[in-house]
Amino acid sequence: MTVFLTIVVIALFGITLWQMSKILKLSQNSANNSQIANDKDNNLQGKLMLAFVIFLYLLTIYCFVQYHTFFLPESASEHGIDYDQLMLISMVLIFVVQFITQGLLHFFAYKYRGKKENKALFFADNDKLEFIWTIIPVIVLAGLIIYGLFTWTDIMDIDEEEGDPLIIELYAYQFDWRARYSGEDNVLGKANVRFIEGINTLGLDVSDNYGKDDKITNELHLPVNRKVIFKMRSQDILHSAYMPFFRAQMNVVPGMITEFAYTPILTSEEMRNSEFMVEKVATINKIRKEKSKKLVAAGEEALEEYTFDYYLLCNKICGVSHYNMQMKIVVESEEDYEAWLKGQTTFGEQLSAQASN
Ligand SMILES: [Cu+2]
Repeated sequence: MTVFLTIVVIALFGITLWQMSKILKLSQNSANNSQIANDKDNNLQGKLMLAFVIFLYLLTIYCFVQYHTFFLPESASEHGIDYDQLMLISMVLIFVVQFITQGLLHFFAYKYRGKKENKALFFADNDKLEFIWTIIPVIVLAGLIIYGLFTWTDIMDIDEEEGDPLIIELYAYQFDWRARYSGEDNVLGKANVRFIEGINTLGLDVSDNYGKDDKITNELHLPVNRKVIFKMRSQDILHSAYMPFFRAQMNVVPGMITEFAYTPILTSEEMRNSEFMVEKVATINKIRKEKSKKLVAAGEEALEEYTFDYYLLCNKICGVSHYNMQMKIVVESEEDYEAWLKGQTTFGEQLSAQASN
């Protein structure tokens, strides 16, 4: 309390001094400090305008050169290709237009900066000009929006009948993920967080026979080139299932089931061996090696060699361990996937194992 009061007193004393200095300044002011801009002010402001836009352009170029390695590689999902195309067209268009208009705006502010002998031209309106600069953005924006809407409906259209999709539940809780495979029948058993008890950590309804063959895993394995429908459920608060390599993100909301579907087209192995990833992993391991040297010198353990894997991440800040809320995704051949799934126990088996204990 004493510390707090001392800080308040010092702060108030500081403010008093600052206010007093302001009053002093005001009282010294004479008539030569006019509020009306003169040629010197206008010159300065005009040049600053030009300098600002040049700075912006340089900053943009610097960011591209410095950070282009953070861009994602080619999409590992089918819809991601359309998504990337939409993104690219939109960004290039925005970028080119803004590059030209910002340049002109700032250049004109510099070129026509105030000069004592200059008089502004009174220009009321020009219907033709206004028509042109209204109709062009209308057409371009309408085109972009319609294109975006078509892409959106394509991506978000989840048809369970079409193409024998795999049904998997993604279950989020503070701070981890579980995947639930729907088993032989490809139907997920009913579940509700109210049924959570003992080993039934996902709250499956034990009276629902569809749930007996469900398999709960802590890794997400997906067969390549088969459509997967994710049904997402949250135990506690809002999470977000984020799979950047598959261009997929969907909020996971308590009390409801959200859905997203995609078809993986590149296996983990294929992504690992892609030119982009080989180069990226080499860079990461170079940095790790450097860090390890320091760690070892300080008597600590060296960092492990990094190998690439897909991950499902949480993209909603959901609490203290949010940063570590992730689940490995393995995209593999149909045979490898089947073999892995066979090795997982069903919910029914888990229940009987518990009963026999
Ligand atoms: Cu989360």
